[in-house]
Amino acid sequence: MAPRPTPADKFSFGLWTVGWQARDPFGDATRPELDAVEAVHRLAELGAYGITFHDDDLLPFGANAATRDAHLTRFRRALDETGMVVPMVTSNLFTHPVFKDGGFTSNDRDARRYALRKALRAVDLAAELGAGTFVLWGGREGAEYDLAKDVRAALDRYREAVDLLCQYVVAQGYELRFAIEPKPNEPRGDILLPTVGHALAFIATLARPELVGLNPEVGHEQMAGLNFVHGIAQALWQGKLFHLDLNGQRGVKYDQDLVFGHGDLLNAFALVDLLENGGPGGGPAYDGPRHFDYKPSRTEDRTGVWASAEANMRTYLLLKERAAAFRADPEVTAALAMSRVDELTTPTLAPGETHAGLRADRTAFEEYDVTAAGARGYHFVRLNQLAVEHLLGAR
Ligand SMILES: [Mn+2]
Repeated sequence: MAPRPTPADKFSFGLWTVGWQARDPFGDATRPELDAVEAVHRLAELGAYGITFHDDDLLPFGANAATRDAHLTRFRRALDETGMVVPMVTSNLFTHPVFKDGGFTSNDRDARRYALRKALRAVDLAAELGAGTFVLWGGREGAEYDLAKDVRAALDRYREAVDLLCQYVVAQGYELRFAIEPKPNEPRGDILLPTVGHALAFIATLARPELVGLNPEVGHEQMAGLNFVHGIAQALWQGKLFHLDLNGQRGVKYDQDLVFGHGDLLNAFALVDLLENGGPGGGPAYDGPRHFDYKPSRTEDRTGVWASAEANMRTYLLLKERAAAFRADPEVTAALAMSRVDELTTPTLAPGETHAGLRADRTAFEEYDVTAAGARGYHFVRLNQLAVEHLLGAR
């Protein structure tokens, strides 16, 4: 029995996830359109606390003020009726043909100016709905041909855009932070800021780096062959985990957006353990939304859409339960000690020690028995097996 999700779990879903009609490059939609109001009600019934969206998911592209207000009024009423919140908003700078070479980094300057205006409107919308995070996923910011994109100039323009957005939220007094979502490829052959590491390095060059963090997605890092838990740990270490996208991916291939845990389950277990138990004193290391950016598979009908939405939350809660049992198991405590996991928190140098002190310490080098140290095992496999057994419900 999985525990039932409640708003205290802070689960949120993109409107584009459950609303995906399953149109792919090879086939037509397999499901009818989903009304945003219905999405709010169904997700609230399932125990989610929040819903997120791209500007164009909620308000038709290029809508006039009257259409915009009508859509927004209905949506706000659904939020009021259910108590659902909007923790994050983002802008679609990838669907319309005007963005075919990118938004902020298109070679076409007029397209870049249009993209900035569209993003500023979405920032206003985010502030209006009380969102704390504005995600920047630059899906079209990239290239297929190396000689067709001056990458250094594109990064200058990317920085110019993010700096302007930061300037705007400060000027407006909005309590909104930006979160860059890296992805290595798809839809572009190569996307700029392809991984957590690239994005962190970019953020350090911004005018207001404190306003910009990350929105890492499980599948995106795994598409680059990277370890998502390591990426999240570094984002936390740098104080940059502003938001995250949970889903599942099976290896280096197209972006699958499977249900959370339906890809690398052991890595998902370590992720939930890190988020829930990796903070100071063993508490949560991250207190933001547990946001799902998955796609109900094309084979699913409407019933399957809601079952898959629920599956994300059930899997997360089951992993949280399993991680708590893992941490409470005395055999795990002993195995962690055998593996000397805690020893890594001890600084390598003694308090106040300098290179002179280290060089004078004969036990660190001249008298250190490297043969004995090299022969000693770390017992990591035993520790990992205990994790597998907890995950399988065998402990
Ligand atoms: Mn994805």
